Parts: sequence; structure tokens; C-alpha cells
Amino acid sequence: MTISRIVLFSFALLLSFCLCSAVQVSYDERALTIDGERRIILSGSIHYPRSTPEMWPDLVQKSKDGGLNAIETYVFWNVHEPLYRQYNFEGNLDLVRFIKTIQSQGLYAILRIGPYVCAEWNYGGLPVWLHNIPDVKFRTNNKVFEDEMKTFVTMIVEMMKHENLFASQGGPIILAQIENEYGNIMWKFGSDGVDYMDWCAQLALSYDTGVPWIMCQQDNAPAPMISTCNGYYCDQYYPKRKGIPKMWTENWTGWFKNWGSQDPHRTARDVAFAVARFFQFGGTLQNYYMYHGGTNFGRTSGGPYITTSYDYDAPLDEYGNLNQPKWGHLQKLHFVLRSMEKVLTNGFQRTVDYGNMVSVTTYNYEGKEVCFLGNANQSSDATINFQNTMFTIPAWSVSILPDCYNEVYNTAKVNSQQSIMIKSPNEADDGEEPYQLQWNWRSEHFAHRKKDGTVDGSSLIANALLEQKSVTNDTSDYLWYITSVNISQNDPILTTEQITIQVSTSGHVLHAFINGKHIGTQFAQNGQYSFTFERKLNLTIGVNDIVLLSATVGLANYGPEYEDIPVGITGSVQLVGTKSNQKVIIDLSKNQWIYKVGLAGYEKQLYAQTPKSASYVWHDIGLPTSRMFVWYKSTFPAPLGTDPVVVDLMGLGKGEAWVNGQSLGRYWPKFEANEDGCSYSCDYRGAYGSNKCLTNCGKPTQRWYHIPRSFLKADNNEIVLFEEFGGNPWNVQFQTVTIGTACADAYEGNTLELSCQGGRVISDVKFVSFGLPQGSCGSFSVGRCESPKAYAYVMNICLGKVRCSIPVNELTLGPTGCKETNRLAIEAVC
Ligand SMILES: *[C@@H]1O[C@H](CO)[C@@H](O)[C@H](O)[C@H]1NC(C)=O
Ligand SMILES: *[C@@H]1O[C@H](CO)[C@@H](O)[C@H](O)[C@H]1NC(C)=O
Ligand SMILES: *[C@@H]1O[C@H](CO)[C@@H](O)[C@H](O)[C@H]1NC(C)=O
Ligand SMILES: *[C@@H]1O[C@H](CO)[C@@H](O)[C@H](O)[C@H]1NC(C)=O
Ligand SMILES: CC(=O)N[C@H]1CO[C@H](CO)[C@@H](O)[C@@H]1O
Repeated sequence: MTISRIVLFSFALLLSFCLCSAVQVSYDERALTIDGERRIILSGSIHYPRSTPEMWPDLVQKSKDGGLNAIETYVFWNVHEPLYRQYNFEGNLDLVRFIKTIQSQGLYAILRIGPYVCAEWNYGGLPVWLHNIPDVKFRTNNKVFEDEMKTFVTMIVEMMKHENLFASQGGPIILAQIENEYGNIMWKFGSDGVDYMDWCAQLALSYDTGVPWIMCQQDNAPAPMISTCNGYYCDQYYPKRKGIPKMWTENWTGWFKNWGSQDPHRTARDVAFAVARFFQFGGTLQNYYMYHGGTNFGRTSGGPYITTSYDYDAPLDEYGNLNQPKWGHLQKLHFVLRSMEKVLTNGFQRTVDYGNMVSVTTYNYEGKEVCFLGNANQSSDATINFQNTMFTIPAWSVSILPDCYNEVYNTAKVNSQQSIMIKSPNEADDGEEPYQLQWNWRSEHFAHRKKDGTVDGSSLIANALLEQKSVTNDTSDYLWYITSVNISQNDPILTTEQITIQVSTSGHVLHAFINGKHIGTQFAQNGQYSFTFERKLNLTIGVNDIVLLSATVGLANYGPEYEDIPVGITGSVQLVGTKSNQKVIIDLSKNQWIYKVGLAGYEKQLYAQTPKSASYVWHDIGLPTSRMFVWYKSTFPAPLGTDPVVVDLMGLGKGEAWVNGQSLGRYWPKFEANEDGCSYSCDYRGAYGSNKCLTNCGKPTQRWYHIPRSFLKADNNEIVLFEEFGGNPWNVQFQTVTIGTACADAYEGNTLELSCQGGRVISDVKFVSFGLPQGSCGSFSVGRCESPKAYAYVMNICLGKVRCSIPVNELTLGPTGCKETNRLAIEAVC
């Protein structure tokens, strides 16, 4: 369970919030209106539990600098109410503090209460105890579910009202959401689904918050609920009901990652294209899902098998760094769009089709005109004559002309720095290389039956195999299934040639022990979460102990009735003796099974920095490697500087890691990403899909784990690892993430900003060419023509600087003699 520790409340923050006056939020067929003015809302998703309160101000500031005017978040019921009627709003679950952080920077907030959230979040954000209440049925016309949902949603709405956080009270919240993508699964519930949707709408309205409510992916949402679009592209989406604006609540900036899958990437050019198209065709509100993805700390990742990193290839990376050029390229787009707000939201809109997927849209308002030249053809650039000027529109791009004459932005032309991030060793190590941690260790206990047949700490005995979360309520990943079988001397199974145990499980990981001996481990792979475990074994005459340990790796979060997807040993457990064609089967499924939830080391809180664990013995010699079920502990100094910190867990198998008692999440470096499907180059053109532009094939799915700076003290930080599969901690290293190489590839007429991070300066400039340079960052080369003066100019103003700004034109960089539009390419080292 992820009850985060109490973090002292920053009162300074509370005092800094503005006493803003109430505004009237409404909408019409074109846009959301704030005090009667139609607005363009550019929003980004940041989920508060996926970072820390100490990171929030910086994340919000970078969102604002990136041109957003709103932040969106879900509300995560299962972490706020981990046990029935026991609430937690502390630390990174402090929703009020998060909303006030948004407010203190003058941004709007969009609150998607759900409470179903999907979001690759454990169990879609609904509490597992809710599923264990008799007669409950999720997300349909079911009294038990609706009563609990109402209790939670009411609490959240009241909490927001109490702090005056709705716009109608002077707060930042301009929109709220009830349910979530219900339209995708409603068919499953027939008329009950319709009743439930109406009930949701009535519930939302009953709160009288003074702000509009949305229901995303819900075409038939009852008025006045506003249906909105989610997807990679929403330009061809139009609301079914008249009088509501075209709004896009989830524009997927990238994609999430599973254990065993490669790293997905969505190019800055394609995201920008999708956004520009949306605004070309009448959109006025859009939200990036995600703008900062962050980290699934503790056991919060959904799935099964969602990784601990939820980077998402978002404009801010997992650690809060600018993901460049994505952040910068979108920033420029946001500024252009916002400069045209009045005309876009009020103007008369006219689109002319030029054929071949090329179209020109003009908005016209009070004598002002803005134009979008769009080319959705994925292979051929287009040159068109528009108002007696020739314009070239690259394939799969949109050009924006705020005066219908000058192109100020094209989605395929990136003029922002590209940063190549590096992980550098802990500088607090006094230069000793490699820094060797001193490890202590102790073994985790295997649960076992005592002589009298009982099991210490068991919670339940049943003559059946029980579904895992119905026993654990998901308070732990681990559940022991323990039984025994008495084999008499003349049992026919002893006459067979070979005996195996067959366990059919719904996943996700199974360890088996017979008579105290580990006989095997198996985990789900290739998306097949149910599997049959089969191993040879020897039985002894008399009582044989059978101990099975099942582990989950995130509960399902999506799909109709996802809540009923079973985990744990739900099939059968059999001993199968084989002799030629004959089989002797002893079915243990209806045996007496003793259940024990969790592991002893968790029970003792070996990861915590409390006296409770101090009294336990840790060994400092004979460090075991490649041994399953070992706890490791070490101390380390915090890396110097301000750059984000990660721990490299290469060499470890699977388990969980903690720093100073705070969980970094599950780790599993041994699980390698698929070998296939990666490409060296990534074409931004053509519709994106989550299997396009993959990297990291054949490498550990996730090797580095984020340690937020606020988890660290200057020295004597304690790291604890629980190693479930067996691994080697000798290569564990602490590193900082910063910009290693900064490249520029900018077109004439732009101003290029080049910068390092964390106080570093540009220490070297490896390549400069102004003209027609070829290649890309890391492999630039000189083209047909270039200016001989560019190199000296760039060296002069950039070398030794934290940041520098270069006007890209012949005046500063010298004449090139090229006939085409000049470009500037730079590769600098931070
Ligand atoms: C894209 O352009 C090519 C070349 O002009 C043309 O053959 C093709 O039909 C176009 N594709 C679409 C979808 O219009
Ligand atoms: C799980 O929750 C049920 C009620 O929903 C409760 O009766 C049971 O004791 C809980 N079990 C554990 C292991 O917490
Ligand atoms: C196991 O079975 C044998 C023979 O049926 C019996 O004598 C013995 O008491 C049993 N042992 C236990 C622990 O039940
Ligand atoms: C079973 O016993 C045989 C003979 O002692 C031994 O060789 C074999 O490894 C054992 N198998 C298992 C699965 O323990
Ligand atoms: C509401 C919902 O389920 N939205 C999902 C859309 O798909 C993205 C994929 O990442 C999920 O994260 C969202 O939660």
C-alpha cells in the first residue's frame, strides 16, 4: 500500500494563493467562455501522485513557460481511500495543495474526478475493497457502487468548495469531469448503462459547482454534460449535440510502456500537426495526455505490467526535464495559437479543398484574417498558389499564417533545440570510480506449515483456490497458497515414472516450493497473463508440503468489467504421475488451503527508517548474489547539484526499491524489451500508432529509477532493495540526468535558444554550419553551401555560457550563397 509519509505542509504556499475574484464559466457552440469571452484552452495532464509536492511548482512553471494556460488531473480514489473509510491526502496525495500550486501560477485547472480513471493506474483508480463488498457491480446502475461513488465524489467536490477552488468561487477549476470514457464500454450494460450515465449526470449537476461538466468519449452524454474527444487526432471529431464546443481532452503525446516492451516515441512534428489540425478545423480546447507523465511510485502502476516509469515521451520527461525539441516546438505553436484567440473563437470559418489532402482554412473576424494551410498527405509535399503567393507545405504538416500572408509556424519545421540527455555518475563520490556501495543483507522467509499444520500469520483457510485480490484486497503483491498432501506407501502415483505439479494461474508471477525446496518460478510473458506452471517433483511417503507464492504486477485498469479479471491461482493444482500412456492424478484444488497475505520483510517494514526495523539483524559479510528473496541495504551520499537523480539497478532481477523509506516503485531490469520492432529512423509522417518509432529493443525494459530530490538528505541516505528473483547489487549506481548534447537545426528567420541544464555551461561546439547542412543531431555534415563566418559567431556567443541566443539570419551568421532557405545546425556539448 502506498501511504506516503507526512510531508510538512508549506504554509508559505498557502499564503501565496491569490484572492482572485469569481469568474463565470460557460460555453457555446464555439468555445468555453470565461466571463462571457470565448477562450482557447491549452491544457496539459500532470497527475499529482506521479511526482512530489516539491516538484509541482517547477512542473507547473515549465507548463506555463511552454505556453499552456491550464493543467488537468484525474483524482485517484484508491490511493485516497486505501482502506474503507481511511483517507489519505498527505504528501503527493495532497490534491488541494496541487490545485493551489496551479492557481498560484495563474493557470486554470481541469479536474477529472471520474472516479474511474484508467490512466495505466492500478485497478483504474477504483479501490479493490470496493470490489469485495457483496453485490457490487462497477460502473453501472448498481446501488452499492453508486452509493460509494457518490460518497467519494461528494467528498472531493466539498473539499474543493471548502477551499474555494472552483472558478465560480474565485478558484482555478474551470471544468470538471464525471466518469471517464464510459462511451467505450457502455454497450456492455444495456439499459443499465444508460441509467447509470443519467445518474452520473444528475449527481454532477446536484453539486451546483458553477462550472460545466464534461464526459469524455460520451457522444450521447445527457445535456448539459459536454462530450469530448480522446485520441491521437481529433480534427475530424465533431460533437453530436448542437450548441457544445469541439473539445479534446486527451491528445496522446506518446505512449506508456509495459514490462517487456520497447520505448515508444511520438515525434514533436506529429504532435504539433495533430494540434494544428484540431485548431484548423474549429477546435478550441485541447489537453495533452500527458504533459508530464512521471513515475508510478510504490504499487500504483496498473496493467498488468505497466512499468514504474510513466515517462510517456511527454514534453516534460519523467524527471521534470524539458523533453526537447518536443517542449520547445509545441511552445512556439501555443504562442501562435493564443495570439489568434479572438479570431479563432469568433471568426467566420471557411475551408477550401485543394485536393490531394491539401486544404486551406481561413478565419475572419472584425477585419482580421488568420489562415491554416494544411497538408494531410503523408508522402508528398504540396506547393499551392494562395492569394497569388506560392506556398510549399511539407507532407503531413500545417502552416500557420496569422495574417494570411506570412508563414510564422509550420508543424514539420522544428526550430527548437534538441537535447540528448545523459546520466552522469554521482559527483559526491570523490571521483572514485566506480563508486562501490557497502551492502548489508538479510533473507526473506519462506512461509511454511509448522508441525501442528498451522502457518504463522495466516489470514484464511478454505477448501478452495481463491482469487488473489479477493483475499488480499490488494494490500500486497504477494499471496501464499499453502497445502499438504499425505502420500501413503501404496499410493498408485508412486508407481508412475514421472511426477509433475501443474498449477494453472491467472498470473502474474508464480514461485513453487515442495517440501521446503524451491522447484521453479514462472511469470507471464508476451501479454499472456494466464499460464500453466509445470515442473517435475519427487514426493515422499507421508506428508508433503506444497507452498505456492503468487505475485501480481499491477492490476488491470481498462476494458468492460476489467474489475473482474482474476489474478492468482484460480484454475487447478494437480499432481500428475505419468507411466507410458497412463496418468495418475491427485487433484489438490479442493484441498484445505491456508492463505497468508504478504511477505515477512514487508510486515517488519525492513524498508522503513524506523526503530521497528533497526532491531533486525542485517549481515555485512557473505553478500549473496543470484539468490531469490534477499533484502539488501546500503547508504549513499546525495549527488551534488540540482539535476534529477536516478539509481541504475542494472544487475538486479525483480523487486521493489526504497530510499529513506519511500518506495521508488517496482523494479525489473532483468526483463528485456522485445528484440524486434525498433527502427533507426523515425518518419514523422503518417498516422501515429503505439508501435511506431520504437527504441530500446533487446535492452532492459527499465534500468533507471527516479529518486526525487525531496527523498534525499545530504548524506547517509538509505537504499533498501527487496530482490525477489535473484540479482547482483554490486553495480548499483546513483546518477544525475542532464543535457549531454544540445543540437540545433533551425531555419532562417528564427531565433534559436541553446541551453544546458543544472548550472552547466556549453563546454564545446562540435559542429556548426549555416547553409544547407545534412543529417541529424550526432551526425551532421556540411551541405552544398555554407557561411564561413558562422562557426566563429556561434563560438563567440555560446562557448562557456549556460545559454545563448542566436538570431538565424545572414546578417549575423554571414552570407551562404545558397539559393534555398538557409538552416543553422549546431552540435554543442554541455
Ligand atoms: C498523396 O499524394 C500523392 C502524390 O501526389 C497521391 O498519389 C496520393 O493519392 C495522395 N494521397 C492521398 C491520400 O491523397
Ligand atoms: C478485505 O476486505 C474485506 C471487506 O471488503 C474484509 O472483510 C477483509 O478482512 C479484508 N482482508 C484483508 C486481508 O485485508
Ligand atoms: C498419512 O497417512 C498415513 C496412512 O494413511 C497415516 O497413517 C498418517 O497418520 C497420515 N499422516 C498424517 C500427518 O495425517
Ligand atoms: C528427484 O530425486 C532424484 C533422485 O534422488 C533426483 O535425481 C532428482 O533431481 C529429484 N528431482 C527433483 C525435481 O527434485
Ligand atoms: C479515460 C481513459 O481511459 N483514457 C486513457 C486513454 O488512453 C490513455 C493511454 O495512455 C490512457 O492513459 C488514458 O487513461
